[in-house]
Amino acid sequence: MVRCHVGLGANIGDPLGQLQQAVNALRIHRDIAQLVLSHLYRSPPMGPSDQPDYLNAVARLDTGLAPEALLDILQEIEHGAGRKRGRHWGPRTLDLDLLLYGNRHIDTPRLTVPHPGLDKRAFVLVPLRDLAGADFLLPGGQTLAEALARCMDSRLQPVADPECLIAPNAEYQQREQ
Ligand code: A4P
Ligand code: MG
Repeated sequence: MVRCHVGLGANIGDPLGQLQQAVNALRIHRDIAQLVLSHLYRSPPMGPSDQPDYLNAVARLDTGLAPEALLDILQEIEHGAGRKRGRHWGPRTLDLDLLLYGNRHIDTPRLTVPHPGLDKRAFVLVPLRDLAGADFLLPGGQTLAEALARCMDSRLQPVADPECLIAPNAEYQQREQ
């Protein structure tokens, strides 16, 4: 089993509902175990400013899946949420980024891990700190606390406890069974 961290983001449609469905889909997947969630945060958009604020969170999970097999699952879940590939950094119903796959460095045409920009984004670092603690060592060698000191964005707002993301969505679970 490899411990992985996945970034979740959404800013159009029903962002909370889409994040809930994504969390449930990961939670019930047979090859994914021990899913734990950060708090949920509202953050102003990075990139084009003519789009709504985002809801962001990070999930920690254990899996025996190879990195690209895990990416396949993340992309299927994005697709299920109606994700269309549009403008770079543009609005999206659901974005699932593989932030960390253990301590592996991966660079293939489909996958770059650690996710580029991981250590510069408060909307990733703050929820990651919820799960891993401020002393967690990022792959570049700096701690989460050091990375946050460089990029802290005070506009990141906690909006809810993780339980609100875990609420089961019966319709979705029935479809999966
Ligand atoms: N890909 C490569 N590495 C990875 C990885 N580690 N995880 C490839 C996931 N995918 C990875 O992704 C394009 C391709 O990246 C995929 O086909 C996959 O093979 P995408 O999700 O279609 O493109 P994107 O999301 O528009 O681009 P990018 O660069 O991934 O954007 P980010 O970094 O995901 O940023 N503002 C706030 N406040 N909160 C946000 O969550 N998110 C974004 C998107 C912009 N602004 C935001 C937020
Ligand atoms: Mg992405």
